[in-house]
Amino acid sequence: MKTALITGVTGQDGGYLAELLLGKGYVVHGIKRRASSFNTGRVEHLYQDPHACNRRFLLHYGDLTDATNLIRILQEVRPDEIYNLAAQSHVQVSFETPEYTANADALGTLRLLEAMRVLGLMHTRFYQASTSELYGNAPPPQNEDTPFQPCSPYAAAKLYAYWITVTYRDAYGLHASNGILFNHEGPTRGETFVTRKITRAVAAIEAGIQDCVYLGNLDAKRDWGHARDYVEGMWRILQQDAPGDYVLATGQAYSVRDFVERAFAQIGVQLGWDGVGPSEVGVDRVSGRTLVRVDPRYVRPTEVAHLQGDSRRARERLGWQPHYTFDELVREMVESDRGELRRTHNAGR
Ligand code: NDP
Ligand code: GDR
Repeated sequence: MKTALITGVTGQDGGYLAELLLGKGYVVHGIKRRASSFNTGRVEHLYQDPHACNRRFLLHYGDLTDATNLIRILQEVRPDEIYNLAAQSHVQVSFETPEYTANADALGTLRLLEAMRVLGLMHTRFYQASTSELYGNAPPPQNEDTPFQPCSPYAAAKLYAYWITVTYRDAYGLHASNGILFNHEGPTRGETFVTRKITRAVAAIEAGIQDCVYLGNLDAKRDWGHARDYVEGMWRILQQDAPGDYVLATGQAYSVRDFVERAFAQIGVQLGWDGVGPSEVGVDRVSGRTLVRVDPRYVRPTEVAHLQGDSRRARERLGWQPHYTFDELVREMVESDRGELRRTHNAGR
């Protein structure tokens, strides 16, 4: 039975990955941060009573900014595989908290790798959650040979994490790999990322409890996949005999505008667009109601215009491929948010 340690287990990917590894028979340890209210909603269904015997899902308090606690957890767990998913992962927030983002995302990765080295965990395999944001505005399609051009504090921090992972692999022979993952979403996506913000708004507008949704750059293009497919890719990366760096992407890009149109189409609304720039609005073609407005506060100091990945290496060497289509992803997210709203509404009666 293999043992895995997941940092960021309470996040979107952490929840899906824990589920996948438990299904494969792993013992899964996760690191969660102390919070003033429960933050384990995404792994609630995996929870096991701490008093039960033979538990396969165990949580530890910890933080990537605290080396002492990471060393203790690694010493205690001595995992076969570490998935480093913990991060301040919001690009726009990283402009407001650049130092914290660097501490958690860049130095946090170093702290884990150094803990592996000093504890002599030379057989532990390490996965680093690298990102398509590393490419910035490098022309698409981007693959493992595309030069990085980070253009946010988040991407700059992740650039350090990428290279320190490569450095520990080359210098000390650690089995340390980067997954350069393009955007991946799902019903448990954080509420302030654009896809989930849109699908929640669509459900709330349909229910009559929200008038419209305010967005930033409608023309940004992203290569959106489903998180379930991507955590499978993470696992496959660590099953390789040799460590390496892999892009995971669908190869298709859509704009934020495309995403909004498809999401509204799920509730039978066809959107049309009026105006330009900050005064552009999305209007229900039948009723004439304005449902989408632009708010410059959601536009970033530097924008990444077009990310579209070429994941041939992963497809050939890992046998990985995404299963969900863009339309299936949008449909699942809208349906989930409609269901969630119905449940909370009924519970409030
Ligand atoms: P989330 O934001 O949903 O989850 C991030 C996780 O990290 C949460 O569990 C969060 O805890 C935890 N965390 C944040 N700061 C710290 C810290 N200082 N110490 C310990 N834990 C911390 O991200 P995703 O699940 O979407 O992404 C997972 C990883 O993959 C991230 O590193 C992200 O940058 C990267 N990535 C994501 C992509 C995507 O499209 N989803 C694409 C490419 C890379 P809490 O719940 O308490 O906030
Ligand atoms: P991203 O995801 O920055 O790609 O990072 P996000 O969903 O935040 O933005 C995608 C694109 O949509 C544009 N946008 C808006 N974004 C948000 N959040 N809110 C809005 O109102 C809005 N309007 C337009 C953004 O400008 C951007 O162009 C995600 C994170 O998961 C990172 O951790 C990960 O590394 C990358 O994906 C790959």
